[in-house]
Amino acid sequence: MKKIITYGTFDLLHYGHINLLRRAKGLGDYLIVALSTDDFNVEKMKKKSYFTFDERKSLLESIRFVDLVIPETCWEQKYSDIREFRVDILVMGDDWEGKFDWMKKYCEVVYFPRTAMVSTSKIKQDISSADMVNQHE
Ligand code: C2G
Repeated sequence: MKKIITYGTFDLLHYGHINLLRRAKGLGDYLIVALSTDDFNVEKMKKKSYFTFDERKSLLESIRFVDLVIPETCWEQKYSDIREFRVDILVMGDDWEGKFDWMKKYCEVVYFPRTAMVSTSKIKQDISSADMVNQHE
């Protein structure tokens, strides 16, 4: 059984996330998603995600490509995750290109091209600017 792992916040889940999860699962048989906790998000992004960890976890668990969701509580857990779950491939979007090459000693590392034109921050910006237009109509 070839096991894949990927890491992320997956807030305001969108088709860019789904594309990555689909491609990651396509590399093997079992996909683990390490989902950043609310506390780690504050440390990582210096801001809160819109959905809580439990809400984001339930969304991810409903995706047929995803086999297991575990908490991501720190940057450093990747090595122990690979060992504990006997992961074969670490997958990330290419905005992380090179950042996890140090893991190549322990597993294969694959960076997939990000899906263009969609991101959680763009969704938030588009909605807030649409609201502004509506308020002035
Ligand atoms: N992604 C993508 N295309 C997009 C948006 C995101 O392929 N349009 C990918 C990202 O490259 C990442 C995954 O979807 O691999 C999750 O994206 P985020 O939730 O933004 O994750 P991030 O904040 O990058 O956290 O330890 C690593 C971090 O937890 C990654």
